[in-house]
Amino acid sequence: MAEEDDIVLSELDDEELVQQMHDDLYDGLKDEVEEGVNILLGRGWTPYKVLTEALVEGMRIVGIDFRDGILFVPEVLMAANSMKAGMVILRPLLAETGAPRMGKMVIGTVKGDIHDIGKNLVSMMMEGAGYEVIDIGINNPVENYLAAIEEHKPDILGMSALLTTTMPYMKVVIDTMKEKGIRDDYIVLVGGAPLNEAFAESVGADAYCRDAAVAVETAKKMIAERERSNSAAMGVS
Ligand code: B12
Repeated sequence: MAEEDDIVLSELDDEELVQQMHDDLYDGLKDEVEEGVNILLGRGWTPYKVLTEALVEGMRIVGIDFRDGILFVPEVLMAANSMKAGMVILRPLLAETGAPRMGKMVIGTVKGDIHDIGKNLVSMMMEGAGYEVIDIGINNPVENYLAAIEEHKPDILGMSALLTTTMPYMKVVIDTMKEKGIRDDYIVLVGGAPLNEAFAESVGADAYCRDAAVAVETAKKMIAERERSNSAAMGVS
């Protein structure tokens, strides 16, 4: 720890500092991550470059180690919190400078279910990967999902359920979307410990994601596919 204390972030060159920020993010050191963000901005880095090279890349490494069982939930939550702290500094600057848009997600836990740790983790990892996330919280009836997608026009709707008694509610939401003719306007991702791929398919979701890292990978892949088929439909090559 003494060694860690000896590092003066402002004395590192850009490359060393970014490397150190990846380590600090991994270790969930919020203050250090904030300091690193401010130093890079002070050195003239664009907010987008800080986001992608220092934060998103750091979080990508966290995501891989989480997926591989090297990091566990508490560590990932600490890392995600540090990431969020860095994002708080960058978000208003990014809005001003118009960084490329990754995509938007509305996410919430279904009606009757108050479990939110997994959902929060997915939200944080998605934000970490550069997506805008609107988290509508827990215990959501279908009306809440519909109101949120109507208001925010996301690319993705995410639903979480941790109880075998609440997971069937996902079908209620998807069926209502179908009735309203808006199902295909959104990519629907579902998750939660008792779910699996067969369940996701049976309720008409686009994919089941076993964890937050898979959620990010799936979101990236599906948005890219959707953009490709939209451009094909519009005759753009
Ligand atoms: C913590 C916890 C609670 C906490 C919740 C605190 C909170 N703020 O969330 C409290 C104590 C409140 C609680 C209450 C209850 N719980 Co509880 N709870 C758990 C526990 C121990 C851990 C869940 C958790 O947070 N896991 C960690 C996260 C990170 O994992 P995760 O949720 O699976 O999420 C990951 C993936 O699934 C995926 N994911 C999740 N959501 C989404 C969404 C999208 C869109 C995507 C893409 C991916 C994704 O990514 C996440 C991150 O990697 C589980 C046991 C278990 N092993 O699951 C029981 C468990 C889920 N609970 C259970 C029960 C029964 C209850 C209660 C009914 C108990 C009671 N009698 O009161 C109540 C229900 C209250 C309600 N109405 O919801 C049972 C469910 C059994 C079943 N067959 O349905 C479990 C399995 C425990 C057990 N073995 O009996 N619980």
